[in-house]
Amino acid sequence: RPKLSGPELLCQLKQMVQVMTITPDMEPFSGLSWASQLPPRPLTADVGPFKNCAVVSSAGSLKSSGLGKEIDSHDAVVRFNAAPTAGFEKDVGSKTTMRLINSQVMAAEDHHFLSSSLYSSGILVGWDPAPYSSDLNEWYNKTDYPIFKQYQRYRRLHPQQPFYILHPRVEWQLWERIQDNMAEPIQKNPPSSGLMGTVIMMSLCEVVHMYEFLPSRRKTELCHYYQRFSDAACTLGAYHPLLYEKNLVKRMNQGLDRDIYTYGRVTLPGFSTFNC
Ligand code: NCC
Repeated sequence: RPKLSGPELLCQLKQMVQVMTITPDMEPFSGLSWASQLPPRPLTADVGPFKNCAVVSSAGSLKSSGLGKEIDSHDAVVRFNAAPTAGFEKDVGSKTTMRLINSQVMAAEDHHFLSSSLYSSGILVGWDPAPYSSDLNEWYNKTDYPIFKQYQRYRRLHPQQPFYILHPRVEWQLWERIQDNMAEPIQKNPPSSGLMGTVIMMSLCEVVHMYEFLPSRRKTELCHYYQRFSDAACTLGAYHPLLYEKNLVKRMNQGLDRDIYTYGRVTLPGFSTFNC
């Protein structure tokens, strides 16, 4: 199979990955009393469009980057899981338009999802590693973490905050794009939050800048900019096919290689800005 060019890969993403969130009309949710807690309209109908967007990875290499001002200058900023801004503004900025959180963060005791102020501003988007190609019924009874129980609790505590749940189809449509463009078989686990957040923003923004997804000259084994814990697997991947995700993003980058090296910055075009 011939190796696709950057623009060809971008077209594949645009045509084959449809950003969808769960709405109350979808089965099995339509038959459940709490479905009215779900946003009535999909994320892409409610949010954006934005001009410039920043996707901020949680990588340790953001430390001492001084990128905070640049990141905050975007119209929308996406962060992940438990990544804080307080105390790290100089390097990561302070604006949070959207936070993508995995179901582990929503459900594991030590994250204090229901009470921590980390999660109480901006738009929340939760996701859970669903079984491959499962339908919503199968997933509902077999989530990795009890995401729906936590969702209902959170909604009762924060009824005004927008909170979407990603349709698991997005995970696997994206996974298939990665697998299809790699020579060897990759692990059958969903892509990382970082790549999913990027594709969400490509459907809402004209330009997407990703920070420290492809490591800059500050590359480090430090896992997160906000924790003293080192493991190279954070950057290269273990559970997630992260190395392959990064290979794909490198091929799609429309910015200079120099900008990756200096700023850890990748530039991707929004889906609305190109035709296939
Ligand atoms: O670490 P995590 O990711 O929250 O990071 C968010 C995204 O930033 C990119 N990243 C992070 C660190 C690094 N050194 N290099 C990077 O490129 C990745 O794109 C990553 O997705 C996740 O994807 O949801 C993940 O979540 C953590 C963990 O669940 C949360 O941080 C909550 O504590 C996972 N770690 C573990 O399960 C131990 C991680 O594998 C993936």
